[in-house]
Amino acid sequence: MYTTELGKTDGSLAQISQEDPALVEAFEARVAADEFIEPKDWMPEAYRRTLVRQISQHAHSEIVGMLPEGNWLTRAPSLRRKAVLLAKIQDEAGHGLYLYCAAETLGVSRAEMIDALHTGRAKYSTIFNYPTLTWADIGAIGWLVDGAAIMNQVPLQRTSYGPYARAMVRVCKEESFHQRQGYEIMMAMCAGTPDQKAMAQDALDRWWWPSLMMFGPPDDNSPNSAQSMRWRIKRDSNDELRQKFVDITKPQADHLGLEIPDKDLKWNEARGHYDFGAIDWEEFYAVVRGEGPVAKERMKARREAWEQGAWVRDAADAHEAKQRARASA
Ligand code: BYC
Repeated sequence: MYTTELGKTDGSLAQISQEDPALVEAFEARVAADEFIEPKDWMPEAYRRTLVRQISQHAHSEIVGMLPEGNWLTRAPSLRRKAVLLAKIQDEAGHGLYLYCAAETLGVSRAEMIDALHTGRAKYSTIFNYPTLTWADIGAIGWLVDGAAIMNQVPLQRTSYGPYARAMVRVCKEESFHQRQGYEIMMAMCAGTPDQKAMAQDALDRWWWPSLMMFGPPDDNSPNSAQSMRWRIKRDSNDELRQKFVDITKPQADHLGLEIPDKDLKWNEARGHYDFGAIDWEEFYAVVRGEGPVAKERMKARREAWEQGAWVRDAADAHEAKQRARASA
């Protein structure tokens, strides 16, 4: 999601070679035995940095991910839809908080992580740089974006770093509810008027390819994958998860009576999977570089929220200082 200074893994091999080989060997044996690594355990510096990079960008994605959906809170078509959407967006805030806490256990502060996001050193998932134009987009996000997120996050419940794995357990339960609420919106729209069904198809047309990009670059062009798989931070490759997502989602689209916008999508009996068309990787890298359709708007909203919330953080600090003074008096 981003080239983050916090998580730079450049020189990681050089760093490892300077580390005590006995410690490295013991660490690798624990990982290979599927033991969790905990915050106070010794770990290679490159492992720590990789985790800070991935967990902090994951946290930023959850928080920035609140914005496209927040856009529809005041225009939800009924009170029920509004209450459900509000609950979902609040869940995303919670996910961001668990993840920032997990990253903090690796010795990086919340302020450093937020600063990296706001100064463009750390970015967030490409998917949140696309606009939500109609109510059907809220259905498509739940169905496709949360669906893709679950596919990626279920294996992360077994990632090698304990605090990250445990955070993922609750996140996955909530994402599963999010996926269903999105699919239910799509079902309602597809069973509605022809105009409503057309809106659902239009949303699928716009969100399909960006959802496939969420899984990251193809395996043969994924610089972090080999090491992350060896350290069992990642359990499945980008392409494996993308394929699983396509295989599960195509029958769901059929059930809705919607057409996935890919003329090359077809069942391959020999492989036992769907084949699908070429992803526009130039678009993906442009969005990663911060050139997504609403990238500037997203970062402006985050910076303003941070600045406008300063008084809340100051008040919390003042309250804590008062409590501490009272306790020591
Ligand atoms: N967007 O070597 P690779 C949610 C970057 S929130 C932007 O394969 P890695 C939700 C990648 O960072 C879901 N950048 O990397 C919230 C790397 O650059 P750096 C968020 C991307 O880390 C609210 C470079 O490309 N989920 O679901 O091994 C409402 C090369 O890639 C993206 C997570 O964060 C992208 N899509 O694998 C609704 C899951 N893909 O950092 C829903 C946790 C790749 O070296 N993260 N890049 O400069 C992961 O599982 C992994 O980090 C990834 C990438 C699979 C995403």
